[in-house]
Amino acid sequence: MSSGQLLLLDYVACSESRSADWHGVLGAAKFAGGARNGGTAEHALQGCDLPLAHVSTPVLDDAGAILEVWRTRGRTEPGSHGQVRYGRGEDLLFGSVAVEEAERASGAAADARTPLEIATDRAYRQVYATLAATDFPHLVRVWNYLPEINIESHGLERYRQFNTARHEASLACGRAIAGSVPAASALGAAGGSPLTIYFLASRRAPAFIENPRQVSAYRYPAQYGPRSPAFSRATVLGEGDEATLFISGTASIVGHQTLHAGDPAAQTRETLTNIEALLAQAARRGGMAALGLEALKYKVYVRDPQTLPVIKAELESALGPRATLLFLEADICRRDLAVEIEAAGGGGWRPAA
Ligand code: 3EB
Repeated sequence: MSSGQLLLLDYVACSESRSADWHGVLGAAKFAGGARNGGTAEHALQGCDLPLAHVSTPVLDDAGAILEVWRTRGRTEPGSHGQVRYGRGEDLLFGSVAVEEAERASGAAADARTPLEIATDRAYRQVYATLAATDFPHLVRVWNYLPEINIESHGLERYRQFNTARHEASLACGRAIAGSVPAASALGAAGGSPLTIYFLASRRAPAFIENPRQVSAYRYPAQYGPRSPAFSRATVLGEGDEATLFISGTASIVGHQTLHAGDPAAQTRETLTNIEALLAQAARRGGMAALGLEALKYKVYVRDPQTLPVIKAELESALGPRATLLFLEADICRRDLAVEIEAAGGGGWRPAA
């Protein structure tokens, strides 16, 4: 693998995936095509044993289904543990798990938890069990997709139910709920789809990065829910030229408050300011070379597809025409957020000139 990079990310159209380079692939996530392109697509990972997370948040911009492909150097091998499917290399493991929510039995329920809390608990316990069984102890990056994320049921918004169960399962498994917690994203998904989680884990601990402009999510006050979201603003894996930076889902939040409600363009600019703060902090604290915005690949979650043109225009003016940007339509974990952006990058990830 060129550039000595520990980890590489590519976004590949399903329709072009047969000619892609599958050497060193750990696993992938598939994002459904937009309405006009149909939900399903043929792709090159069909029929092989590598893990593939099926994410139901649709691709915007009239693009067809897209694969997010994670590769490492050297050989990789597939496996499974419980409902978790994984691909592992020497240093890294990619895993994926999907758990259906059960109907809650009517009448007096023996289990006081909601169906989403039970599914979240099951998913996280299996993720942690997989890490223990395979000896990749460090969770570096987690993506969480849950249907109806902003809907209230059983007296609590579903995102908050998810946070409660993630917190409880992590405590029960002896895992951190603050500080040494992975970078993460948590987004909405199509109604009726299972809770879908995919993740990257490592033999070595990453560096955990917070944003000086924001209160750490794991210290959010109780107004955002009974249990704080257990994620770091970013993580850095590896050192120097090999290092990979994972930036969590980032939004127009300063301190712990949403800024620019109702103004998607201003939210996009504030989010980029937060991402620049994380790049600076990763260079100061994460032992990695200073990267610019152009060294990152971006996934942009847009709540209302009608706002795509203004969000896209802001990003293209800040990042230039060659930036790698995948736009997805998704609900975001606060109703007043119109856009959320995650990113990953490394010194060797810059697009060819
Ligand atoms: C925020 O900054 C926006 O619950 O795992 C971003 C990334 C957000 C991850 C999570 C939530 C999560 O609070 C929301």
